[in-house]
Amino acid sequence: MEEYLQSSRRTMDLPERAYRALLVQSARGLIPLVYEDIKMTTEFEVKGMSCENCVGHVTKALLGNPGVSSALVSLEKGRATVEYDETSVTIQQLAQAIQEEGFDARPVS
Ligand SMILES: [Cu+2]
Repeated sequence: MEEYLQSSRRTMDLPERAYRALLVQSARGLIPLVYEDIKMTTEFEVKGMSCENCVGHVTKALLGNPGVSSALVSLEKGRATVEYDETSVTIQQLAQAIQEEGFDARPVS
């Protein structure tokens, strides 16, 4: 382990996937040790939900998109928090999935 003089977390943007690599300095230069996917989190304001059935429809619609790893929908707050891989699905596609269920949705910045 003597050769690992320094390590740093770096974000690498590749055409195919975005991921973070833990790079370690070895005698041969920087080498990647661990890769992790970067998950994006976006919160949407969802209007028109009136009961738990609505919450179920929105949740299911969001989880039906590729790259979505979690969807947390709050009836009380009128919000949906979505965790996803931004190389698989866009914010617009997520909003559209909610809209197709009959609800107004817009990302909260
Ligand atoms: Cu409902």
